[in-house]
Amino acid sequence: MKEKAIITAAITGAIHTPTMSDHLPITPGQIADEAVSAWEAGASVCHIHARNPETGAPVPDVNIMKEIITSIKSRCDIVVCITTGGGFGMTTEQRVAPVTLYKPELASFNAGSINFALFPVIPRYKEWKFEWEKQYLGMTEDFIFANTFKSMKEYCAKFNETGTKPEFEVYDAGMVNNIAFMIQAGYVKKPVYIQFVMGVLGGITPSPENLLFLVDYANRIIGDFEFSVCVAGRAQFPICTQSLLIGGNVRVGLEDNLYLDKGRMAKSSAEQVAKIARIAHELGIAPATPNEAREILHLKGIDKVNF
Ligand code: KMH
Ligand code: ZN
Repeated sequence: MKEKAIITAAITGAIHTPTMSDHLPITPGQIADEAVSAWEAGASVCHIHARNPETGAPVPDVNIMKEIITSIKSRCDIVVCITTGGGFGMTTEQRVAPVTLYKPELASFNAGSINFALFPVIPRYKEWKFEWEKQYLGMTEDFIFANTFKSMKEYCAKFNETGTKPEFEVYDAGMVNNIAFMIQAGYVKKPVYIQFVMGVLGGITPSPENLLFLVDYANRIIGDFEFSVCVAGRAQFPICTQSLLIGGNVRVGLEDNLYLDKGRMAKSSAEQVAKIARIAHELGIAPATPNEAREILHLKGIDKVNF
């Protein structure tokens, strides 16, 4: 087990929609405030998506992204991890634009293509706050989240140019192999940072066996890597706890799970950060500070970002 673990807070994402929770941050101010609260609660990394402040729809708007990340950086030293997954329907160019412009220390890098499906949740909701929500979720029945080898090669080139560390999002076992290929091809250097994403329909389901398998598989074909785990839905805390027990880091936040306990909605990502920090403390693991996270992940430093 580790002595220190990185807690990432994924603040708003592009999966949940405003109807699903009154607590989902939408405006740049709300998103930045929630990231700072998560830092106060023990998060050393925040994962950031931008939304339209009026409707809450995920947007590829670099100005909104800038407003969020500059506000966070003016108030705390948390590592800002910008999404390049973006939202459904965004182009690969739109998704990577904030990395090119703002040169963050860390950004997500989706390590392959999947059917990324949210449509089964639609019948749970009778009324929608905004018109776009049902259509956005519905279109995922016919959606491939495309991350081809060509686009991944281009993303690696951009990340190398900006000195941004990729956080490889791995939704299924084959993506570990994709990362091994990119290392072998010289697109990216070891040690890599992998986020095992479990529970997205189209990807691997969350279970202790599956997490052990993914970590073992990555050990066998990559060997030198740091990992974290994020889980969509109610298995978030159990599987994140397992990650802590087997030497991994954790990601929580309203991007992945809207609940704190069974039947109790989380009022903020910070509440979830505080809960996993408590669990970590009980296991004898301290939440890494942002500077400790920078060391663990070999990041270039906050003074080298462009925002
Ligand atoms: N939304 C998660 C399932 C990204 O932003 O690039 C994974 C994620 C990907 O956070
Ligand atoms: Zn994300």
